[in-house]
Amino acid sequence: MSKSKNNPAGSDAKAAARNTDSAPSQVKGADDTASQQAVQTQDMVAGMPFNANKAGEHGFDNGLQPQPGITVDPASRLPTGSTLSEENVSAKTGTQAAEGVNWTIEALDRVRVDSSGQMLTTNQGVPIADNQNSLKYGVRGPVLLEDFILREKLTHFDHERIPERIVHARGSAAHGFFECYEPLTDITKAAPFKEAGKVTPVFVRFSTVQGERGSKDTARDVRGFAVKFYTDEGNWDLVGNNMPVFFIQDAMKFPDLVHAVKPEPHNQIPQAASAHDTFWDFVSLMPESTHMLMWAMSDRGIPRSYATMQGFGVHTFRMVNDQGESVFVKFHWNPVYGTHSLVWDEAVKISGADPDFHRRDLWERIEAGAYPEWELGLQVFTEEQADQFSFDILDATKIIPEELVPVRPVGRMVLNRNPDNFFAETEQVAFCTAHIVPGLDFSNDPLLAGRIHSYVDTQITRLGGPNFHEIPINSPLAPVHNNQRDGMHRQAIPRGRVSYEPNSLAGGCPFQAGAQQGFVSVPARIQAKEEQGKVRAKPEKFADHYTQATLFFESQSEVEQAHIAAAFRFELSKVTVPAIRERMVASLRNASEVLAQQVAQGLGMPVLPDAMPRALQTPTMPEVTRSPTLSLLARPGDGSIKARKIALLVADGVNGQSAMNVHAALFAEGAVPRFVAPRIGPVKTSDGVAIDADASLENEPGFLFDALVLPDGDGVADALASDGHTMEFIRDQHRHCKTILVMPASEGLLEAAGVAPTLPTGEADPGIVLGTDVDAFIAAVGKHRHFERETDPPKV
Ligand code: HDE
Repeated sequence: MSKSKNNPAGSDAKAAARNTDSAPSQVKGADDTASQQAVQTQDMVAGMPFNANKAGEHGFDNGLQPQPGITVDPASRLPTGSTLSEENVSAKTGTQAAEGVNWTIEALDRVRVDSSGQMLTTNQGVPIADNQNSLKYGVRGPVLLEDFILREKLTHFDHERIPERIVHARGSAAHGFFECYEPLTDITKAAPFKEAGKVTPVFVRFSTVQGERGSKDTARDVRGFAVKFYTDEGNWDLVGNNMPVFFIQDAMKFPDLVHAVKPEPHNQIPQAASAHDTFWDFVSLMPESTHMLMWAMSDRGIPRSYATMQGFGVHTFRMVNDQGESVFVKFHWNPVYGTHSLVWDEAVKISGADPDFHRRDLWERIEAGAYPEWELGLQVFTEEQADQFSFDILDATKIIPEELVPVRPVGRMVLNRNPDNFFAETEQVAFCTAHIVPGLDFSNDPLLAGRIHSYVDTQITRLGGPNFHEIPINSPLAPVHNNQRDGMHRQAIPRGRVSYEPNSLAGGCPFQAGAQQGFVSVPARIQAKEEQGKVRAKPEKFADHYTQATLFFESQSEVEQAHIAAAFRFELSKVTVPAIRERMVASLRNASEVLAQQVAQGLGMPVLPDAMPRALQTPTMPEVTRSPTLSLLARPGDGSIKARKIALLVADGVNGQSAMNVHAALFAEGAVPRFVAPRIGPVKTSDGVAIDADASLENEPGFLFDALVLPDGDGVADALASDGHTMEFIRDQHRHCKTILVMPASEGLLEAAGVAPTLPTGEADPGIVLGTDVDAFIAAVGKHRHFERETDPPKV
């Protein structure tokens, strides 16, 4: 190093390296970090004399095999940093940037707050001495504007609400994991399916569609079933529903559908219900909705719980393997607890007594360790197979019958942790159909295409800007590095001065991943044909509006068909314009004459209207005319009574020991038994065994329980009968086809409620267990309901 008098310690190089606005023609080194940074930057940039990838950016074949970006390794951390003062650390700035790390991702621990043992502070971390009083000029004097503590608190409160989701506003969510059964590498390179036993964290949100954020859970509605997989290669959102088809075929109609079903604009009535004029006006003019209407009017529209409903990806997607070969795929979630629903009368009553019925159920199951679980199944098929089907696989109003393409189980999903905070997690989670990972791809379903646009767009408004991916629940576990910058609420603090690509000033980083590691769209070549110019039209097979509506109806059990007819009857009876009812019945005639007849009868329509003219004159020949797996009864679950709520009615005079024994037996099976008495608190038992009722006939009505036990003991029946709620309790249990254990002392209660222990046929009712056989009771509860008892209208 030169120590000459004119240039002590290379001061020219040092001074030049400290300038931010110009530099000499040659970069000279000196013994300080600024000069070293200048030298290393010059060397790194010179290592990239031109963009060697440029030529490969042209032509179709090159487009299929993009190359990784060109990079040059820096000699040290110096040339890629923002600042030399990075070494000065403090409690707030933290330490230097860790190489290649982005701290805005990572597990939620980063932002979880535990205030136990901590002082109250302002948002600036200033300890608050008094949280009871605003600052005043004297105890009776005016409040002072300088009270920054009060103003910060009120200002934050004033802005607590964010816009609710336009659809699916009402929802509940939980954390869990997906576990793969076996490698699916033959069909996909997607990270969750790479190895047997591979576990991927998930966050799942269930929702209703129509209602607002505070609306009831048990509305007749489609349920959202949205799964966010935090995979090793980025987030994948499978944003599905509990029904495998949809009302419309093209995204162009979605705003119309939603406007029709939401509360009517003039009076904002009804909340969370499709039973009104505008919905039925719209769908009766849109015959492609008929198949979905069948599903929505079936018991699928009123699930017993989120844990007992199926989920579906709805659209056809693609899976892609390492060789770039792709197949089509449909996603199915099948609940281990079986598919169970409510009955309509029950759903209506629950919505009054417990509007949080499904939210509570999900929460309680997880807290109790009865973790909701589903098996993921795939229907995998090729483009050639798809071409042969009588329906179009791009049409979201069609299923692929399981008889045609079987469902292959590939893994399981378990929800085992409730969120710590509803707003931070459940409300702020942002699902998006555009979130897919290498190994997956879209089909050309025109409804899906609209969704790929819509979800990001809506989150920008709902979550206040383009950085919603940095909200902890949304951020991936996989590394995030790109040149996007700034925007509202930006969290990341990118190091260095480069925010573009290609670059040489950051050694070419972050560089494009190339075909081997990065996401590459399936080329999905389309053979050029004369008619394939730009056009607004649907494929011909989309015009078949009724074949699968018929398939669904014909595949239901008798009781399910009766429920579908009753649901159409109920909903259409709420329509105030008879012409709309008639139009709907005219359309139903094309799906099922039997159903149309039943609905017309229920609407006081003595003569059936003419069948609606069909868009497709000659109906398609379907491959399958009955598909038994479409019935809810096809998936009864394992017959266990885990997580079922069972009421044990008790009152003064009850035989305490006998009630306790039943309680213990039910609890041992994983059920949730509860002592329900006229009032909460201790009950005077006949044998002195202490029973403390934690629910009352008044605060927990009968329809909230899956089954009922009527007790033994002298005088207990009289004590219960003196409260009119008991009769309603028994009648609702009976009307909703639930299991009732009637111990000897309570037989009179059945009679007093007007309930017979026999079926309408005169045979014994399998859901009414007379005596003390708790095992028989448990087995009958495991069947969920005893529809043999049901009549329309109900006898009791
Ligand atoms: Fe959605 N949908 N959707 N949707 N959707 C939204 O995104 C949209 C469709 C579904 O728990 C919105 O974050 C369009 C089908 C679920 O947060 C919005 C179209 C299916 C959820 C949106 C559809 C769904 C949403 C509103 C027609 C079943 C809740 C708030 C092209 C496969 C996710 C939001 C959650 C939410 C748009 C059709 C399922 C506005 C434009 C079909 C489960 O972006």
